[in-house]
Amino acid sequence: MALVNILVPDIGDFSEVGVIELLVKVGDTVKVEQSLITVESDKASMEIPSSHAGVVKELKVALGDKVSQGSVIAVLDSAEAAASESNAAPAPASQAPAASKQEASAPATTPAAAPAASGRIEVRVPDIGDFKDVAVIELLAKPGDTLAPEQSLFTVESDKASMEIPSPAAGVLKELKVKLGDKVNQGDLVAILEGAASAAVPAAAAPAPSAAAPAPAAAPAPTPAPAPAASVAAPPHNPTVPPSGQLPHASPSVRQFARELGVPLAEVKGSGRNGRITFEDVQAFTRSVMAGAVQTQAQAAKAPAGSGVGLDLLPWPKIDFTKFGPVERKELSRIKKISGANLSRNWVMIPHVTNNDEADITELEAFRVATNKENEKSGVKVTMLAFVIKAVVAALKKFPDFNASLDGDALIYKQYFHIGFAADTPNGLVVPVLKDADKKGILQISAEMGELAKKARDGKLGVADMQGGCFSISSLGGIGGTHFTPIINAPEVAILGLSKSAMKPVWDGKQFQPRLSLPLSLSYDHRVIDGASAARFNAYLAQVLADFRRILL
Ligand code: CAO
Repeated sequence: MALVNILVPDIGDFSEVGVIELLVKVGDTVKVEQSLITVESDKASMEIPSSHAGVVKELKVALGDKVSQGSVIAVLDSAEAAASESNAAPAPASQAPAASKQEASAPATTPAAAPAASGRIEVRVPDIGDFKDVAVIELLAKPGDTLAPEQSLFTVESDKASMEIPSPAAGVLKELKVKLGDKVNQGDLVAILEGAASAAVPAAAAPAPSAAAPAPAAAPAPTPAPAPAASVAAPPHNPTVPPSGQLPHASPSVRQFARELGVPLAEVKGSGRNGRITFEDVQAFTRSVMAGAVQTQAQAAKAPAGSGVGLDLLPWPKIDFTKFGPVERKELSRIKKISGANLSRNWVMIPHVTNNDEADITELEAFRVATNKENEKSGVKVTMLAFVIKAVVAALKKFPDFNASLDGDALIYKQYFHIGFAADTPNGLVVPVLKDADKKGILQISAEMGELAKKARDGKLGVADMQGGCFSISSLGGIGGTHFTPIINAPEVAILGLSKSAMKPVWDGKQFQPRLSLPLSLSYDHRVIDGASAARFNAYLAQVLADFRRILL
């Protein structure tokens, strides 16, 4: 075995390019041609392969380092190198088929442009070195767009590198002659531009080459880091799998966009071909994070903003369950992913306490049954939940802290009474909100609840149906259980859990009476509500449910 320095091979005009991904670590055994790092300029990214097989002894680059041809990437312990006694081995010709010096000095991504007298400019694929039949994977401009010189028109990709093909001049894009999935080669006519007066700078500097000799070799390089293409040889590759198996599949401009926003690309799901991450995916991810619907892994692992407390959570256990028996993998539904992120945040950020009580609903249940009989023909069924909503409104009026939300160091007291209720749907939990419950009677509440629950089950709830809640109720009464701990639906400060009512013997001072008892589980945010208030709220709720006339008081 001998130590061998692995160098950055001839990567054409790439120089001082940033290391954006480390694909191996010290101790890894690598094969010849295995990618070690990914580098990226503003227009192209490429993986740098190993020139030798061996064990990585040292990594000489870190994320963010700038490298150029000849920079040492890693030190390998290599049997092969020992055999050949070769130390500072540059990449073999097959993997770094250096463009000739002349080619290397040519602006590889500067497309050949042929301005016609009318200002019409034909844009052809420039010298892209060894790239052959490379696929168009992203369109970055459309007809009618006004383009600046060097603005990218589309992205092409081989298995080891992707690059953007820029416009050679300023102008209006008249025609894009490629579509997604097309294969292009050097010299192909890919677009027609209507050039602006001073537009065709590269073309003016270098007369329009023919399709057979498309690269304007003598033209000055307009950007510091054009394509690496000429230096990259492409071993067979399964195009459905990202090259490294870990590297998020995205074009350099999408990567740059993600970096500017601080978006962790590895957490973004790509909607493009072969799972490729597009601009829209990065935008949608950012929107979800801003709306609180999704947390980045970094956010999830951190304490609430401003708390100054790191939770320092252990990573989630990663277990190969197939070692223990057969398994089936199923993706979580969209609702489960969204509600899961919300529930986790609420559970971790809110100091929950649950106060358990019971309400004697014997008379109320008799009234409910009678009401349903009277209204049999109306099609509206009244359940206990409708009465509880009305009783909760009375309790919220009496204890306004429960109808508040924390806003930094202040409390926002709401003067409206919108009550959310958890609804079980085939796809997961949703919380539709019944608006202005204080202004509605039991029958109207029951009818609206029925409509919202149906919409929930049919997956037809709109955003407005789920917004504006002041307090939530989670009723498992139709299912079972005695008590449970509901999780507060932030930024609300309390939630009521209902379990199944049951007949219980209650001592009336002389004897036991059979009474129908409804379990009430009130979880509250202890930052806003203290235990005594919660006990009072729950006791008052029980009183109202035991004698509904109290609502009139
Ligand atoms: N005790 C005993 N029986 C009860 C009860 C209670 N507390 N609450 C309801 N019931 C009865 C109803 O009277 C009804 O009986 P009948 O079929 O004999 O008329 C039956 O249980 C079913 O009621 P329901 O569920 O259709 O109606 P609801 O108004 O009580 O609840 C809704 C509506 C949408 C909240 C409910 O269907 C639901 O989805 N519950 C699950 C909520 C949930 O998942 N919470 C957990 C959130 S945390 O993970």
